[in-house]
Amino acid sequence: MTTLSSHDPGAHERLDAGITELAAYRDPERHGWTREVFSTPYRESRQWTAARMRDAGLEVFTDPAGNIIGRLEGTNPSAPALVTGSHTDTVDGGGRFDGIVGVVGAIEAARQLRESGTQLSRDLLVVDFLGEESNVFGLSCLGSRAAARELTAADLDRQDYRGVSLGQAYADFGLDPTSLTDVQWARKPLHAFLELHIEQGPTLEQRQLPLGIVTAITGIERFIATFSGSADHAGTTSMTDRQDAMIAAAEAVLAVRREGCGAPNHGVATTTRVESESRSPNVVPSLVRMMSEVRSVDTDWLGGVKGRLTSEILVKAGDYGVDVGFDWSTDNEVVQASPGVQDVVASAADILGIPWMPIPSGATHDAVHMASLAPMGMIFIPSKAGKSHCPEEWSDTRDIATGVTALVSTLKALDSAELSRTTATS
Ligand code: HGY
Ligand code: MN
Ligand code: MN
Repeated sequence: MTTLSSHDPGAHERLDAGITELAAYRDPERHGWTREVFSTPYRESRQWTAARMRDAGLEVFTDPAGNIIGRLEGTNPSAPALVTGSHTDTVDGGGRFDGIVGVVGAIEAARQLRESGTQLSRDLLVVDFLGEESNVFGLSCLGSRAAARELTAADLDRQDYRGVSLGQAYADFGLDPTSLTDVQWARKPLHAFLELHIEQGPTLEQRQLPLGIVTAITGIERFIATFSGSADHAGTTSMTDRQDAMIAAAEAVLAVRREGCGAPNHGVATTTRVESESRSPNVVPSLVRMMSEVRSVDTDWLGGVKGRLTSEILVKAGDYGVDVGFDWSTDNEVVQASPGVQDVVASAADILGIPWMPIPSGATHDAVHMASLAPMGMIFIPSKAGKSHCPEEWSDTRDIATGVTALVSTLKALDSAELSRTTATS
């Protein structure tokens, strides 16, 4: 991998320390690194992030959506600001780098700009967005969604498995559910948004490249299907007389997999939960719920998924005398990265001698929602063995430092770049 002479000598140590210190905020009851939104470890880690930003010389504030923002003043504070950042919450049993690299790295980038005496013309806002990971409410990117005014009253009525609403969870966390989208920094015109993130896939490592420049971010269609059959005695009901909701769900799990495998260009499909209401092993399952998602950067194919899967699952379930109800939701549409921002990242990397490749993102990010506020770009660094959302997630400090070096140079170049505000969704 590339080792750059332009690396700030203290960067490796600071990046290592940041990743390690933040990793200490985890739920001891769960495996891996678990720091889920609204959890106690997450609440405590927000203090760490704010202190880290202040330590780097940033003016820090928390917005009504719970995002933590560190501001590095520009020579012309009235100019539309540059924004960079990511998230520090994790999935259950997650790793130490997903999102965290983009927050710790952005703070490091701001420190390097300040300590090198470089004052941008624009304010630089470094953001740790609240709750990027999909959560028990089934909604991802809470902080960036609110900043983009895409968080709705209906979203706040979503309930977790205990019946607690998202609005109540915000209130319990100390945020006012009635003012979540009153995010003033995001109401002003913004110049560009740039997010540093781990690839979470194997491509950069396989191609032996230290940098990826994201072209597009996948869309996600999610659904919960409820299979209603007939409860019967498991010992006395013949195999042909059953309306077994679990069998219909099993057929649906395979239909979801076939859909993902059949994508003509890019597509994946996953079923992450199947649960029967019945707790007894001797009752034919009558009520089963399943949670699945389908992703693609191919807008046309993704647009047809709901129709294809709904009809196939209904027909198969009908063969077993089982009814099905669907609750579909679009977590986000496919979003294109700004061609102008991609070009600025590419030329900064070329000048630095950092080899790179264009790459679509199969993971979603806060950048999806920030793309509705400003021209958006993302910089990827390699993930070891492509692993992510698991304790084995790993990125070398040297690669993180290379990503930060590219981020610093790109922010400097973006400061004076003219960017067209092309619409983000394709
Ligand atoms: O689900 C995702 O792709 C992201 O990691 N939240
Ligand atoms: Mn992430
Ligand atoms: Mn993630």
